[in-house]
Amino acid sequence: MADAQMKNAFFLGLDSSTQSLKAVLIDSSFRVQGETAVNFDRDLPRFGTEGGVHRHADGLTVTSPALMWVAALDLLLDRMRDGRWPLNRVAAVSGSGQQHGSVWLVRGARQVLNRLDPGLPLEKQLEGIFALRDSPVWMDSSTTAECREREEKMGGAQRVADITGSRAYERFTGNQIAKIFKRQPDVYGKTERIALVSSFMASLLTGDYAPIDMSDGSGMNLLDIRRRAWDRLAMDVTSPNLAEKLGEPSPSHAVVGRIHGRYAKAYSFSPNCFVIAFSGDNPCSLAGLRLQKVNDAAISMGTSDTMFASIGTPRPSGEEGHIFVNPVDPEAYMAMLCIKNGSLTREYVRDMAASGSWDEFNRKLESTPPGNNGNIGFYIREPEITPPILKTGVYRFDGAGRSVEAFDPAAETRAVVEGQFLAMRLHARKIGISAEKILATGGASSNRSILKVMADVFGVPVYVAEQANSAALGAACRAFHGWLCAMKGSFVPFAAAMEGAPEFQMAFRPEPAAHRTYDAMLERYEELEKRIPKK
Ligand code: ADP
Ligand code: XUL
Repeated sequence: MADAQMKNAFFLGLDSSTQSLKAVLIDSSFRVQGETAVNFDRDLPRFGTEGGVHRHADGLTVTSPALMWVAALDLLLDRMRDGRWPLNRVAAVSGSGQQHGSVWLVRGARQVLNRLDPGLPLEKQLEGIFALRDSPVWMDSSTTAECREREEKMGGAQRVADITGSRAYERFTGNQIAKIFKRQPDVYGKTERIALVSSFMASLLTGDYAPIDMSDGSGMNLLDIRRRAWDRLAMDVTSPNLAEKLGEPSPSHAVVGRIHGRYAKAYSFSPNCFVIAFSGDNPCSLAGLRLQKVNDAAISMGTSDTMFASIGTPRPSGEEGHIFVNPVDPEAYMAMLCIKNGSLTREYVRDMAASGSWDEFNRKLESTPPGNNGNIGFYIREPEITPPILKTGVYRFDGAGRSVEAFDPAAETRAVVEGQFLAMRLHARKIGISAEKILATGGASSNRSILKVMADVFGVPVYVAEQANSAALGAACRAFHGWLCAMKGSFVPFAAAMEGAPEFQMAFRPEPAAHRTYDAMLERYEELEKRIPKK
């Protein structure tokens, strides 16, 4: 039955990321049939965000208005309907969300979701359901006290990592929850459900509380990644009665419900359309890039830069990096590191050194030699995650290791790109990812000058997908995978489900001479990194 139905079916993937909400529609041969997006700053200026977020005066707190994500969903659906997407043929939808962010829903929110009206905008119907209007997001780094407390109470950083896959990190949801419980007990008290961005967006579609999936749930410092259940101790050190506020975590390929009747009436979805558990953006990218082996790594360059790979045996580090439950293989894991100073930091250098133009940025970058004549820069515009550098600042060193005030504009462009990839290479090695090939994705992966530096720094070939937004594409592939498992009545290996998907194109092979330069530079980079003030 599945085979006949599959032929005519479409699968929809949404990606609720930091700066935008995107949609990708695929057919059952994995060809992209539609793409659209809502940019939060440009399309919803009434929420007053910059880069999708509000940065608070303390320099550490970063939030996004939860209602903005609600408004964005209606706008995105309107665009799909106006673009005459065949939404009536969508067999399943899934989604991706920026990781770690939390959405706080008041008692009674579930009934409001159940009763969604097709005739009214979502924003009007849902403005009262939030216990907290401003959702903490992954860029927040205000919970250092809660992190230290977690590590102390759970038996040290390594112990926290052994259980949850990561030592305590400021942006991880458990530490954000502990902070809100302590500082805003009234908010905590009136909260019935704490969702992740991913499970919240799924809830909007099902009209009910959708579960947190185990892969995105691994970014909370609360889940026992081996038992795939909330860890009692991790929950107890966070706040009281947390399990009931979180609900049970679900496998990432699970059907979490059917689309609510509102969307059938207003947007002509089939009432049978399945909603497959939404997951984090990095897990969804891993699905979209079909990463199977530890030596097939991906580098995603969105608002944040991340590097990740599938792994079999988890060996979490108490110092850096993360292990998550794998989003497409319930027996496996993924290893990842996250660098906060990604696209927005490249944009800062583009604006400072290349008149705000990527073309000029690329010309300047290409006018300088690999190794940048020994110049190395650290551009910590936001408190950094990898390596942990909470104090912001820009640090530049010349070939003799002397600290300098500025580089010439061309050297500046090369320093930011080389510095980011050297940091990734150094730290990825420490969490057991040693890439033999790299799949590049995210907004900046459309920039070939940047990809060339990536290939030379790592000394491996770099591939790109036709679709730079692998998170939304991965969500669509997961919609297909979850639907197939449901139709067959048992788990189907993801690789088998994805047979026939288009190959990735090689963008660059490394140049051996350039790569040798970077081998030597890596040691200097590591030494200089130690000299940067961390707090
Ligand atoms: P997210 O999913 O985190 O919201 P995206 O993956 O959509 O982010 O990437 C958005 C970023 O892509 C922008 O901040 C921008 O800096 C970057 N970007 C877009 N085009 C280019 C380009 N040609 N060169 C470098 N970066 C680019
Ligand atoms: C991953 C992380 C970011 C967000 C936003 O741990 O914090 O990559 O998922 O993209």
